[in-house]
Amino acid sequence: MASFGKSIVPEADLKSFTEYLVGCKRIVALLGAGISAASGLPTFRGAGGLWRAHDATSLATQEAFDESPGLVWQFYSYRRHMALQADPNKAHHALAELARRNADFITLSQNVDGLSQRANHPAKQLHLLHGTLFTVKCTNFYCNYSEENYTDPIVPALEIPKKSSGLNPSATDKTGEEASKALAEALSGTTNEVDISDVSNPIFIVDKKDLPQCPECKDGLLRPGVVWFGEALPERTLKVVDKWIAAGPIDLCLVIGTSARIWPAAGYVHEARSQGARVAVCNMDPKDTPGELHYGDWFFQGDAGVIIPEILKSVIGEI
Ligand code: BJW
Repeated sequence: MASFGKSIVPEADLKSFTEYLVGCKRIVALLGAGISAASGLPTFRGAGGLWRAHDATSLATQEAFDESPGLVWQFYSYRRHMALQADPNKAHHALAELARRNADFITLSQNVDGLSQRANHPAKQLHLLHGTLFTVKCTNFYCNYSEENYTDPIVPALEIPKKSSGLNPSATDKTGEEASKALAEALSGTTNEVDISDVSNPIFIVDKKDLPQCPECKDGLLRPGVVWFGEALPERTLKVVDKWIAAGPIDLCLVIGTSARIWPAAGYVHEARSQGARVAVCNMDPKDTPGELHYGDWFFQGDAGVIIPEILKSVIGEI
């Protein structure tokens, strides 16, 4: 887990938040990529928002996929791989625990990395606004095929290349030292993989015929089951969330690790406010608030992986 240093939540804020939290019934959390930063996954904007020379958000588009399906699949295959290697951090676990203790708490996640699910966040209280990396669906307009898929790599052509060790056990190696080193490297897993997110490491763009193909219509390419710009969010999810919001006053809206710039997700903070919610933001960057903060809101600056378990401790205990 990456280290972001020790968080120091100002005592007065922690006290007023805790006093309010214990009386809260209906709570909604909006999550963004920053909650998974402590698990080692990059965010979209700011440092880490580049994948090779590409702005990550420019690859999350139908246009990019149409133009270069090989490149876009490499981007998503790499992110599937990284997400599977990562572990949920204390913030994911803290929110899952809050959900177990409070049936009136829901989480709206913009993240596609599967870390909330792997922290055992109760599924009924977790709404995935932007889909997940681990479903794939057919791109053929006439085919509705979709499947859950955790295979890594999803097809052999998308395997992340290994660094060449330069240690080919040879006839001149009498001691077996080279073979042991090569074996140790092979067993060390990800450490000998080429970092294909770094543009200085060349990659081959995978041919269309070697990308994931639809097993049903046998005609379309498969694509990641995520929501790209200009696409509608999952209709059923929106309906369930809208119904929950309309069901009554909301006490608290937690906004965690998101720049809150992408709509309609960012709009949920305003909807929660219109139902009476006070807002508590946790972000590394004090400029990343969902609009202006109001009197009675909280801003907790720092790593969500440290701050979230700390501010929820009075209700969920030690994580
Ligand atoms: C930490 C931290 C640590 C770092 N601890 N914090 C209204 C107005 C204007 C525009 C629109 C509008 N409505 C719709 C639009 C258009 C568009 C949009 O919002 N554009 C904006 C540029 C303005 N929206 C859409 O296109 C949406 N679709 C839509 O509206 O459809 C309408 C429709 C209806 C009917 C039919 C057809 C269409 C779809 C949006 C989909 C977004 N997709 C992506 C990619 C998903 C797949 C993938 O992962 O590849 O979702 S883009 C990307 O942004 C991804 C994220 O979920 C999303 C949000 O980013 P997030 O999570 O906030 O990340 P960052 O990087 O921005 O922020 C990280 C934060 O963490 C920072 O603040 C850091 O400081 C912080 N941080 N470390 C705590 N340790």
